[in-house]
Parts: sequence; structure tokens; C-alpha cells
Amino acid sequence: MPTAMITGVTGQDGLYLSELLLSKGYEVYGLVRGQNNPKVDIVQRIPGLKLLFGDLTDLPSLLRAMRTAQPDEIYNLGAISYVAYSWENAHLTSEVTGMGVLNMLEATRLYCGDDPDRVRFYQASSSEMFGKVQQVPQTEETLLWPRSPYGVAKVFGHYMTINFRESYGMHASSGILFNHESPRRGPEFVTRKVTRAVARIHLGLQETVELGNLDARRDWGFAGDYVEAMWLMLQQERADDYVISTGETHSIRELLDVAFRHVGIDDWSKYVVQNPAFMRPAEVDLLIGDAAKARRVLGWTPKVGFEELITMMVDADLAEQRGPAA
Ligand code: NDP
Ligand code: GDR
Repeated sequence: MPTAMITGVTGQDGLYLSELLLSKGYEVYGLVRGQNNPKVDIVQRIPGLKLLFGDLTDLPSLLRAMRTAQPDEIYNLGAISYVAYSWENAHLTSEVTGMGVLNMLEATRLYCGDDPDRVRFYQASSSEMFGKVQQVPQTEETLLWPRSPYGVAKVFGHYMTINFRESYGMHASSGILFNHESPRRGPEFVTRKVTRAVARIHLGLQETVELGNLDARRDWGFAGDYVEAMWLMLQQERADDYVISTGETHSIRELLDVAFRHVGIDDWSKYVVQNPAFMRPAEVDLLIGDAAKARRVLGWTPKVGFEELITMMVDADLAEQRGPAA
């Protein structure tokens, strides 16, 4: 039975990935951090998932966790992942989302000793690295031009992963994942902010929702599909980098169209207030990925489309807002 270790297990992707690996018969260790972290209660309820303490900024804790877990596969999903927040705490974001990757790679190298084949490593890279539009659609070869401290930190982690592969022969792969969402998405991200607000407006619990830039376009997929791609990358004989995306792009306005239409509202204009506080100092205007390489080499394709994803999220938020008695 293979063993996996996941950082960021309390996040959206960590939850889906741990369930996927447990369903495949893996022994799964998840790294948790902090004192009184309420998200740890959620992962504690996943049957079979074992938890270890570790923080990406604390290399000895990572090495200790690896020595306990003895993983064959390591998935580095931990990060400060909220782009808008990264301008407020650029230093901390660089420490966790950037230097944290180096800490993981160094700990993995120490754990592997003389045998770089002892473990396979996955780095959660991001389409946010593409930033300012250079090429449409974006591929593994597109020039990186990050537009946020988060994006810059991810570029550091991405190149460091490639560098460890090239320098030490590590089986280290980097997944350049485009936005992926689900009912488990954090409420600060725009899809979940909208689907939660739409559910609450429909139920009379809220009157409006305040948003920033409605014209940005994203390539949104379903997180459950995307964690499959992470696993597939580590099953390949050769480590490599892959774009994971749907190949479709939609604006925030189109997101609003689908979400509000699902509760019978065709004109959402009176429910949406634009608030400059949610505009970013520098924006990523257009993301659309070309996942041809992942299709060809990994045999990966996304299953859930945009409308299905957003309506699934609205339905989940309606159920959550109605509460257990409904
Ligand atoms: P989330 O924000 O939901 O989860 C982030 C995870 O990182 C949480 O488990 C959090 O733990 C953990 N974390 C934060 N700081 C530290 C730290 N100092 N040490 C250890 N763990 C820490 O992110 P997602 O699940 O959405 O994304 C997973 C990864 O994929 C992230 O690296 C993200 O940047 C990247 N990514 C995400 C995309 C998306 O669309 N979802 C697209 C492309 C890349 P805690 O509970 O303790 O806060
Ligand atoms: P993103 O996701 O920055 O792409 O990063 P987010 O959902 O935060 O923003 C997407 C787009 O929506 C616009 N927007 C708003 N965003 C938020 N959060 N809140 C608002 O009120 C709002 N109004 C408009 C934003 O300006 C932006 O253009 C996500 C994260 O998961 C990263 O960790 C990951 O790497 C990338 O996706 C790929």
C-alpha cells in the first residue's frame, strides 16, 4: 500500500485529494498546523486520514513529519492562497507560498538521502503565474509575468521545483492548475462569494453582494477533477510540468448570470454593488489554459463543465443556508 503525505490538507484541494487517495487504498498523512485551528476538526472526521503537525515555514517540522509518515508521494498543497490578501502581507506570502516550497524540497531531499527515487513530489503551481497576458491560451511554455505577490511567490516555487528535478534528479512535478472550485471553496474566493450570496439573497437572508472587477475572465474547473490530475502526474515514469484547465473562459458577469439564473433571477443588476475595495492593485485580466499535454500524456480531461459547477455550488449553498432542519 503506497503512502502519501499532503500539506494543505485542511484546504479545498487537500480534502478532495485525501479522499481520492484513501479511496485508492493509500495510507494518507495530512499536515496540520497552528493552535486551535478550527479546520482541523473537519479533517479529523475523514476516516483513515492520519494527521501530523508541520508548518511550511519550519523545515525541521517538515522533515520530522516525513520521517514519521515515510511517504512514497508528497503533495505540497499548502500555501497562503488568497491573491487579494497577498498585497497586504507580501512578506508572509513569500515566506509560506514561496520559501515554503524550498523548505519542502530541502526536507524531501534530506528524507531521500542518497536515493532521489525514494519519493515523488508534487508542487501546486498556479495559472496566476501567467499574470499579464502574453499568449492565449496559456501553455507550459508561456512566459510567466506574475501580477501579485502571491503570483511571484508561486513562480519562485515553480522554478525551484524544476531546479531540484534538474539538479538532484528528484521526481518533482509541477501542476500549473487554473482556478478550480467546489462547494468546499473558501468563501473569500469569487465563485463561492457569489454562490453563497445568491443562496442567501434567494432565501431573504441578504440583500446585495459587493464585488470588485466584473470583467476579469477565468478558466474555472471543478476541484474534484483537478486532484485526479495531481495524482496522475505522480504516476508517470518521468516528472514534468502540466497545465490543468478546461480551455473555456468566463467573466465574473457570466458567473453572476449562471448563479442568479439558477434561482430564477435573470437581471441581477440590483443585487450586485461594485465596491472599489475589492479591486486589485494589478489584475490578471484573462486566463484560459491549453491542457493538451495533460490530455495526451496523462489521459486527463475535466468532467464537470462551468454551468454544472456553478449550479452545484449554488445548490450546496442553498442547502447549507437552509440548515440541517430543512
Ligand atoms: P486553500 O486556501 O483552500 O488551502 C490552503 C492550505 O494551506 C490550507 O490547508 C492551509 O492550512 C495551508 N497552509 C497555509 N499556511 C500554511 C503554513 N504556513 N504551513 C502549512 N500549511 C499552510 O487552497 P486550495 O486548496 O484552493 O489550493 C491548494 C493549493 O493549490 C495552494 O497551494 C494554492 O495556492 C494552489 N492553487 C489553487 C488553485 C485553486 O483554484 N484552488 C489554482 C492553482 C493553484 P490552514 O487550515 O492551517 O490555514
Ligand atoms: P484568483 O481567484 O485571484 O484567480 O485566485 P479569486 O476568486 O479570488 O478572483 C478571481 C477574479 O474575480 C475577481 N473579483 C473578485 N475576487 C474576489 N475574491 N472577491 C471579489 O469580491 C471579487 N470581485 C471580482 C478578481 O479581481 C479576480 O479577477 C485563485 C486562488 O485559488 C489562487 O490560489 C489560485 O492560484 C488561482 O485562483 C489560480
